[in-house]
Amino acid sequence: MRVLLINPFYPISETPSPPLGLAFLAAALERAGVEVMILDLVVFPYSPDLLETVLNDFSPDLVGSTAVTMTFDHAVKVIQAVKALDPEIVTVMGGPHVTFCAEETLRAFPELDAVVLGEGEETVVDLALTPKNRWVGVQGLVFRDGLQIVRTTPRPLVADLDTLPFPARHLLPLGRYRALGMAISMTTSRGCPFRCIFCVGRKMVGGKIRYRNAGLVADELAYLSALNFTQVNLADDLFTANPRHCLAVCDEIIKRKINIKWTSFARVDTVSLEVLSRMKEAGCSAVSFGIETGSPEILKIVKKGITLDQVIEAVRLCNEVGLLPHASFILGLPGETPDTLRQTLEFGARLKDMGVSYGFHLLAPFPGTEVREKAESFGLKILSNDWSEYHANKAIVETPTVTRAMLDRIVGDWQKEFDGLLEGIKQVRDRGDATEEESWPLTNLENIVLIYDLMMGRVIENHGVWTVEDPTVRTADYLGALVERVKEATDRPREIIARALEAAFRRGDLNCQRDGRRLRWEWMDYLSGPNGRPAVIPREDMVDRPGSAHDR
Ligand code: B12
Ligand code: SF4
Repeated sequence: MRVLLINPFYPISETPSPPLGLAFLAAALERAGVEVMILDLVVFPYSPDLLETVLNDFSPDLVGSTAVTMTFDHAVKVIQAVKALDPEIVTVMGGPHVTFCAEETLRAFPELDAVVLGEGEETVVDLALTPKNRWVGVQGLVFRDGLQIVRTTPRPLVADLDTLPFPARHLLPLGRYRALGMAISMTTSRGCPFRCIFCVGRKMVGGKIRYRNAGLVADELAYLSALNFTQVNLADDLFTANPRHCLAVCDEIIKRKINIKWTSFARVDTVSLEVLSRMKEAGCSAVSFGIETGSPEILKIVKKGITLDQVIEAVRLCNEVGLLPHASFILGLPGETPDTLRQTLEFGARLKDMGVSYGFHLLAPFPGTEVREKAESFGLKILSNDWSEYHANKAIVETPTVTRAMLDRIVGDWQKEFDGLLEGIKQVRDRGDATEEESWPLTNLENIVLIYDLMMGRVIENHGVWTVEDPTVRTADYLGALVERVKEATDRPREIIARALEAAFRRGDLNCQRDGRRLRWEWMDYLSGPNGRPAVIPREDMVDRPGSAHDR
């Protein structure tokens, strides 16, 4: 049995991290003896040819795609293409979008055979190992049976997270994420006891928090540190929910002297001086708080359960221990009026004065959220059911007194302010008056955008292969020639290309294979860590790899 898992495309502006859910599924499948491959279309450009090559080479019996609401359209297109290429392949979707609209998704897309609800590790294994005519016995599934759509009995959540194998990261193209400077994510717990009306987190992973053993968490973090990622994102819904767990994890990291920077999500009412200072000591650099609004009334309507005083106190504590507080707001929540928008903007400005970095999202009423299910009674008008618009950067709701245009204007102004900031840095840098640290936000962004465009345009693959005159010259000396070739192919500024490629080469993210006079530059797609092993990748990209022709 072979299973292909797909991560559908979403843009680099959403700061993607390697698809952790798929890595958990892949690990469970591998443990059950299933052969697995992951095709990550966030960092590899999708094309029908690529899909066909993968299907031909790997011959999967089952193809499963993940999706959040904004990536659903892409996921469906790939599933449709799979079915068109081979109708015998079983097609499945899972994740926080389809979990809450399984029947309607299956009705709308006949190319899809089944939807896995909620946590998928156990269900996907059962599904892969059970013949189609016995799927009715697989818990946590909605599937097509002729003209019928059948929902099986619910599957209980995984009771003990420590029984799950570590995510199969050796199957992920981690090298590409590292080259892009993205954080890698891991979890120390699942679940959230709160009931915010715009969130499906609790419905996906339950209201009772399940914790992983702190020793195992530290093992996994040490593994990520060995992979040379600069930053880890603890993707727990609420890392700080229980101070005992939080302190146990931090103590283990400190005891083992694991040296890596990490960030986490938190609520302002779950942090204390003791917890934050231990987090800082254990390598935490920033904490993200969902503040949502500057209006005390809206905080109540959305059942957030925090007060603005608690926000100020949490920020003060972060400042005291030297952690960067990040605050995220959602505009367009039920009860929003011009006055509450003003309160939010003023509160954001007040936080900024206290050293907080903050950002706005616009409400996207995802399937499964209370805010969508009771939109009418909340006085909320949902303006679009086009899932590709559910990226939270564009207004798709209105309240009786707040229009789409008002919401878009605020986010537009905020974006302009941010762009202005970057433009300011650019001017100072161009005059030669900025230190490296001062220009870092801009240079870092330029590097990311360039590397991403090179990856998605297959520029290195298409222009990084040539025959050299003198095979004894060091590889590093041919880097200049690569810069020129990329310059010619992309017409981007030479200094940006040189800076980005030199840094990538130094870090080992860009590699050069040499076979006599033949040079072939490539991104270091797959990393093998302490427990890693080579991954299965499309043959097209596989010629001569994996190798180690670094001669620096
Ligand atoms: C950490 C996190 C992030 C991180 C990292 C995201 C990443 N891609 O790794 C950051 C901050 C970057 C982020 C960004 C965004 N996020 Co986010 N994020 C989360 C959070 C807190 C945890 C996700 C996670 O890693 N869980 C752990 C893994 C193991 O779980 P999982 O991915 O859900 O996978 C399991 C199951 O879903 C299932 N499964 C998933 N896929 C498949 C596929 C198959 C075939 C099968 C069988 C099963 C299956 O099995 C997996 C194993 O159990 C969740 C909340 C939550 N609990 O779901 C929100 C959440 C997923 N994010 C959400 C959103 C909206 C976003 C953004 C769109 C933000 C925005 N612009 O508004 C972006 C989009 C990024 C993207 N495309 O994923 C929403 C999604 C809701 C929706 N319906 O779309 C959630 C649910 C929070 C919420 N608001 O309710 N996010
Ligand atoms: S927004 Fe945060 S606190 Fe609220 S339910 Fe979701 S995960 Fe829990």
